[in-house]
Amino acid sequence: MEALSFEGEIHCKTLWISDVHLGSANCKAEHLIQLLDRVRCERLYLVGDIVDMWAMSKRVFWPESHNLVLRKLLNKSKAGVEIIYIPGNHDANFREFCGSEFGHVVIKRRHVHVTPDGRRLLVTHGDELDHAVRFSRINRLIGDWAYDTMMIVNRWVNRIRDRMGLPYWSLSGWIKNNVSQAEAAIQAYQAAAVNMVRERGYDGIICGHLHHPVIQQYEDILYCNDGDWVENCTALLEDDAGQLKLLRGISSREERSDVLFVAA
Ligand SMILES: [Mn+2]
Repeated sequence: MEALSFEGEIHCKTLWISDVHLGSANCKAEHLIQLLDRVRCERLYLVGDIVDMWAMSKRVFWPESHNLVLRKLLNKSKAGVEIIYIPGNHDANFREFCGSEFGHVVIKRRHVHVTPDGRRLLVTHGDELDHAVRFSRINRLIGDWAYDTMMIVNRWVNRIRDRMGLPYWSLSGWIKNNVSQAEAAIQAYQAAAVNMVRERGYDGIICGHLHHPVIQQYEDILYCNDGDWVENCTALLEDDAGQLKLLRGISSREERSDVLFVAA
């Protein structure tokens, strides 16, 4: 894993982020702000669940850092970065604006991204693939109530670990990687994604939704998931040579601001 320095700019052609969940207490806005401050890109895809309308319908949580994320995105747009916003299921309210354009921000249901070597990749949030996974299973992965409860427990565990000087530990990461049912659900989801884009004649898919960052080649089809900013703090980027990479923001201690971005 190649680590980037704490300082300086991160240059790329294209950046994909999704599942930020602004408006939810689980959103790691400070980490995302650090990425947005450092990254210089020509095009930025917001691949859904940027604002969590579901969480806000229960309880409004909107600290200044969440405003700052929106402001930084708008500043990029004003500076000429082309932003393509693809609403997800948690911000589905914005889907009615699909086809509209606000300054440099285009709102679309999905988009075909063409890489420098000519591969056509479908960019979509990915909730349309939920049917491939039994509801109870997907619910266990990304479901509302169970997930929220798990994240509260996780926050407390990590607050204690932080006081003890121990590094951040991801409960849902552990569960997702150790529970075979969850693994099976992820595999079923990825297989459905691959089948869908193969049938439609694309070379691959870039999605979010699952909060499971990965770049994986399935024979002729490339599957990329850009992860999330609730837990993994990951972004997908296309470097100047046209290569796709995952970037992960890690912090040894949750409260500390020295987030290091590594190519994962
Ligand atoms: Mn989603």
